[in-house]
Amino acid sequence: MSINQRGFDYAKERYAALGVNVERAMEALDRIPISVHCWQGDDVLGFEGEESLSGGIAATGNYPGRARNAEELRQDIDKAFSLIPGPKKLNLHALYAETGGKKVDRDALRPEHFQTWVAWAKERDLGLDFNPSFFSHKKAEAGFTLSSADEGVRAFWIEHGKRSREIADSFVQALHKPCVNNFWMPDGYKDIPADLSAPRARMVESLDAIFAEKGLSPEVLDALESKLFGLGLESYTVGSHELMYGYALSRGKLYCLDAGHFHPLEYISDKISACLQFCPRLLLHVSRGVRWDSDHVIVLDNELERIAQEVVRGGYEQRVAIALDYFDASINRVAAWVIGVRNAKKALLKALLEPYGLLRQAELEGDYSARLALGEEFRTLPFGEVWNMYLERKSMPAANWLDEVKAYERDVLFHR
Ligand code: RNT
Ligand code: ZN
Repeated sequence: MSINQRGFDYAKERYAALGVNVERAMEALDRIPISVHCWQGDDVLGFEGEESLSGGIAATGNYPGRARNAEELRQDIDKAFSLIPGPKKLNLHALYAETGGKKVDRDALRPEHFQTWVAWAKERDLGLDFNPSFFSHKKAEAGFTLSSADEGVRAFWIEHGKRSREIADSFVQALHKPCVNNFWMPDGYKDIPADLSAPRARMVESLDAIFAEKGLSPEVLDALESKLFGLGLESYTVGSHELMYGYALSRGKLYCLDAGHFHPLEYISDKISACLQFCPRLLLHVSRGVRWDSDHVIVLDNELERIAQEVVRGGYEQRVAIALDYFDASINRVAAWVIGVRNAKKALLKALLEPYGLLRQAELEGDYSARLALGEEFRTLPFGEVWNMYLERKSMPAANWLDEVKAYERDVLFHR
């Protein structure tokens, strides 16, 4: 009998004793797709020829092997996906259009510029998500896009927003899977603003103009992402939590909670159940801020576990779309994907294996000692053994997956 099998049989028994069926947990894990961000592969640079990133975000480090074009990026994603079990989607940004060497500005992007991505996704039976890109562009340099006081600038970005929805719609038509189309605008001021209101009013008006376009598939799921502050935009962010949440709520859109976009002691795990009392659906940007919104690779830490618990305990799997949003240029980028996506899945599996009923029962009985004691016991249940069996059944390597990435690094990445 294999080590995996022995470990798994033991885990199965331990969980069964607590009323948890491990097979059902693994089946449930297979119904939760993770949307993997393409931008980890090239430090959010895209294919427009930009060499630097703007909008108040930053990827630091210069580990060799960055994907320099779409071919390389797809090759790297394929490598990463070959080491990540279970359902996935690919999350694209408008920056990743393929225009055949022609300059096509953001307001002129069309579905045809994503045709190779669509063909790639179709071959792999993957869904695609999308993001209009309101940064790293001349017309965003002044710090404002949809909320700009300059009418021409605003019109340009409104058109970009409209085109992004057309592209998202084309993904749905071609792939027959929903497409989350996420709007994040970095708009804001470095220093103390005089008028906090007018940019917000303009932002709302611009978004309304974008969403006025009807006739799209209902599977195009527009989302609005809020943020506390960006680098160089420390004093004021137009798309704050209140603005974006209010907008999403009043317009029937998804609200996007990014784990790095709140005060350091505010956790999105606490916000999920609150928002879902009013907002039909949420998008999560699972990320890890270290001291600021640094977008570190997600690790299996307390907050990641709590985010997964909230989704699972609440039975919110259908109402919460899970996407990852981090970018680290200081380590192997393929490894960064594998580590982060596997961690998201591990957290979900652990949540699915949790004997939640026992915790809730203790709570309802007012027995908070038992709630705390049980919760702490459950942390060390042998979920790793179930994870290993899950990997084995998907014919994926367990801990030694890194050997494959190292070989890929040697054979491919270091030759770039
Ligand atoms: C920035 C936002 C946004 C971006 C990506 C690239 O703070 O989190 O989601 O990270 O769209
Ligand atoms: Zn984000």
